[in-house]
Amino acid sequence: MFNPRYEAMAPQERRAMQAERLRWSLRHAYDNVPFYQRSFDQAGFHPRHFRDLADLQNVPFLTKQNMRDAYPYQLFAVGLDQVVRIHCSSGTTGNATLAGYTRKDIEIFSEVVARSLASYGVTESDIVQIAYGYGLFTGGLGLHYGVEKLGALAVPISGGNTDRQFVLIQDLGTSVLACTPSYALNIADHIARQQPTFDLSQTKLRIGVLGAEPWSGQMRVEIEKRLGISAYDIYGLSEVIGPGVAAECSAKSGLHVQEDHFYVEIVDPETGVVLPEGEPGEIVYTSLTKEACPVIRYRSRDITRLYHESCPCGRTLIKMDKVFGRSDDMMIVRGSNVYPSQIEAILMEIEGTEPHYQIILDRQEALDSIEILVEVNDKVFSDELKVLQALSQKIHNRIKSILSISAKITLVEPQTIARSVGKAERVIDKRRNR
Ligand code: DLL
Repeated sequence: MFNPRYEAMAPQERRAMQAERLRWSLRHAYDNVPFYQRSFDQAGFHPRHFRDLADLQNVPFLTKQNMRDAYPYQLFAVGLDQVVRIHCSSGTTGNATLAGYTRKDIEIFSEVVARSLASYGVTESDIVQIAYGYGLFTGGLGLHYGVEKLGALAVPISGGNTDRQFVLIQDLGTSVLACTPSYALNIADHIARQQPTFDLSQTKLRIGVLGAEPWSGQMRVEIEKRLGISAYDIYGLSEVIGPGVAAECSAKSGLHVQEDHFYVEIVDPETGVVLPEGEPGEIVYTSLTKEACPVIRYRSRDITRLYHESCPCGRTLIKMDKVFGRSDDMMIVRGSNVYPSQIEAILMEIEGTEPHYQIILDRQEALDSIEILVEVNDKVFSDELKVLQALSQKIHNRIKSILSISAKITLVEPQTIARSVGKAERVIDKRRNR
């Protein structure tokens, strides 16, 4: 553990610390951000009413729309002279939102990333190739500062330039690759195409630090096999801080949330009512230590589950399930609710398909339709038509029986679906433009 004092803290002690930090954070937000003062006042809540963690339920939510409306600086709780950096959310689902960091915020950001890396087994001796984008996105710089904090060697290559990624893996003896899961697969594919006989086990690569988008357990198996690594999930969101909000450990079953900095609740996405531990719903974040942009009850739209469990790694931090989608990624196809990652999990288990797919949603005569483009491997593609037909029927039936949706399956040639160097675009929703 990078910081056992906080990662393995006795739960009661941690709760007391959270309550104390929360009291500070509510006051800090109320006193310094007119938005919070208005919204707390409207809800009849004053920070002095706060006694224990349960009182947080009386505090109003902060939504993504509130953050967009506050663009650029209206949610800042300190003067810009105190702010040393900004980042933006990637804006995949609307306008960007902006987050600022004081020097202390950057320190905490680096700390949570360093903790995450240590939980995957990364040490000072590792060479970490950071293939997340550097820039306004939190991935590149976030990982970079965490790697340096841990004392490992950072290779700041950023996303893209896949030829060079391969060259550096070999030349520098890269042992850890940090990028999105879709880019990791893209790199593996690229290497297999460039040098079909190249044996990745000859390189020093051993760990993948993968996140920023949902990826199924089946995708993990595929990436681990193709790159010869052990792949770990890293989760985070720029509104809350960036990568490092939660991370897997050696148990690879659930992610530990850095609860001494972020207080988490699960609410019903429809009603906003707090759900009991273990129930799936939308995860809501409250920052406990952030100075520049405190977030109080931020509705992330990410769907997951929280639970306490004694973990073999020794951390006492609460666990969250792998995030399998955002509430806005959920597709409602003729009444059935489906997440892209559920489709991914099914595709990955079918022999002959490649882990590259795209989902196209459309509306025909007032009815939703869903088409799934699935890449098949060279061997299957050159097979007879009836083999291809049998494969697409098999995919159709499997999806129908598990997810209760009737999808049109279109098998496409290898290398047809656009490859990503960052977050993959899995769903094209043509209904939005109709
Ligand atoms: O994606 C931060 C990050 C960078 C995380 C690098 C991990 C690695 P945003 O661009 O603000 O920040 O996007 C945040 O991405 O609300 C989730 O919906 C999704 N997301 C992030 N990590 C994961 C993950 C970064 N491990 C949004 N699994 C979040 C599933 C993830 N979804």
